[in-house]
Amino acid sequence: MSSGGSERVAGAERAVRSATARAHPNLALVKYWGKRDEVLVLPHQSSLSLTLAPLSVTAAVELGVGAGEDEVTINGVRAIGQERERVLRMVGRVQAGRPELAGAHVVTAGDFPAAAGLASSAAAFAALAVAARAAAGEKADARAASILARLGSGSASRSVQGGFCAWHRGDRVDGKDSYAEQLFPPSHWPEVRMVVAVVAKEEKEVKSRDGMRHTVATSPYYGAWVEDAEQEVTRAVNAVRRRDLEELGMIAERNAWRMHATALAADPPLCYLKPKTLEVIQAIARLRAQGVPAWFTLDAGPNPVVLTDEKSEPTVTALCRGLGADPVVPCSPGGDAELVGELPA
Ligand code: 2P0
Repeated sequence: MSSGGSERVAGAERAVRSATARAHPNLALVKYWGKRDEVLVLPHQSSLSLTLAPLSVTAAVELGVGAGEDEVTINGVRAIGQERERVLRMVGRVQAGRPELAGAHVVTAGDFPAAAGLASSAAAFAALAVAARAAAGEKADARAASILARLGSGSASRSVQGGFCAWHRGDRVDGKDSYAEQLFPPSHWPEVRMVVAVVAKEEKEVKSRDGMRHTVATSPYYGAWVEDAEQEVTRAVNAVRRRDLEELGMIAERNAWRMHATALAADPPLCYLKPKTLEVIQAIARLRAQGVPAWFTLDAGPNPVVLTDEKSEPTVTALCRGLGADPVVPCSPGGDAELVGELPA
């Protein structure tokens, strides 16, 4: 909820405006891997994702606290350095040209641990974008919020809305046509499940941002990856439209392998897989051979995520646990980012 207060500062009336929003993380079925513009976070390719419940991040933003008074707190820890700058640069977009909004207090809090194996940055920047726009008095606008979220983290553009979202790469140099939009709401296919199987908890050695930059610069396979991306999104969207889990699963697996192939071909090579990752992937293939609908995908890390349906989710979850994955987190299609009253206690 947007609220306002005011105080007298150096003879001028300055309003403190605040808003709080909550967003879910998302997982890409057709991946984004590589930027054509590092500053505006413009991708080389479109991507398609599913927003995941019940996990969420809540972000509270106060604007107009006074120039030089910026503070960013992430999961109870005061942010410093690049992490802080990334948040403030994004929030700065809604403050630009409005001196009455100078200075920001930002607090974000996730309801899932980093050990859940899903990056919380997508949900955090989506929640932050929605909250910052509301605090600045901007009308709710999913496209504008997606563009703002994108400036914090590319994948965050896809967490502003729920269900299946496509992030259109766009062609413009200013990024105004590079945003995500919902193609199908959660109600289109409520039986879909994604099971996150955490096989390694340590922080990955190469962050996505650095990994994709290195891949774009040095992988001879990168051109082929980009060339097929738009058609791959179209094929996946058609599979979602038909609720064809087998077709979508096959595309998701193929796409994950291809993303990792581009990274493996970088110089020096970039390998995010661990022995346990392959163990889960092979067990999923065996399960499928027994007639259970289950396909894996893999982000820039070692933790497989298994696409399946409501009926088979317990089987998949038990299989991953049996292989030693911990935690194993079953997720369902999640909804839109939304304004909420306040941060959770
Ligand atoms: C994706 N990933 O489409 C791909 C697949 C990881 C592998 O988006 O540099 O944290 O902030 O835009 O969004 C992770 O990258 O990177 C990611 P930045 P982000 O979900």
